[in-house]
Amino acid sequence: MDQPLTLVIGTKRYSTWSLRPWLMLKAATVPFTEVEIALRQPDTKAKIQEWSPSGKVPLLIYGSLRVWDSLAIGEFLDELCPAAALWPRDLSARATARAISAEMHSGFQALRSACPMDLGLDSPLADLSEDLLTDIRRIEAIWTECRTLFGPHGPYLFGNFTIADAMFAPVVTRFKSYHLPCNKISDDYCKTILALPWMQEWTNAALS
Ligand SMILES: N[C@@H](CCC(=O)N[C@@H](CS)C(=O)NCC(=O)O)C(=O)O
Repeated sequence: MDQPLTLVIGTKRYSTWSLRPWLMLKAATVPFTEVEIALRQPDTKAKIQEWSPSGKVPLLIYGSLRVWDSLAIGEFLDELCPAAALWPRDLSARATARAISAEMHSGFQALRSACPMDLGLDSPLADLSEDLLTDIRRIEAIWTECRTLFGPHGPYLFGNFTIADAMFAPVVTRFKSYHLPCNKISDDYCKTILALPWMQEWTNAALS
């Protein structure tokens, strides 16, 4: 790695998409500078556009290269830092990790709209719609299957921390904030993610 890395992110308390690549960079153990742009402000769009061609955060800058979109940033970091094994090394595990990360990236609309990330929130959700329960059950099935099939050698979905864990980390915060129901394997996995020092670092900064 011969160029400095800068990650442009949104408000840490709310920006799920920013948290994901930030965790990936921490997992890659590479130094980086962060630029935080306040979301939900009158000038948010203009400020993001000064940096990001997509008009959205996150954006990773590596020398003159700009990479936007959380999953594309993960793919780039995996190639830039192969020793970090940001994707699992095993073929089946890697294919599954990519599949669940893509599913997270493009799905779970009911969860996203009913339970937006707010790291300062601790408020049980009284009314769980059928669509939300469907999302919760699917997430629980993903976590249970990965932990059972691929995770026994470590506490994360595929044993070691991977891009898939970063993709699901904001979901874990929603399970906590809204007290969403889940089975023991999923609950243990949530506790593992919440205890991760990088998660605590991000949360403390978000709430400070
Ligand atoms: N698919 C994108 C989604 C990025 C996204 O929607 N970012 C939000 C913040 S979390 C954003 O930049 N919104 C622009 C705005 O608030 O004006 C990704 O994976 O990075």
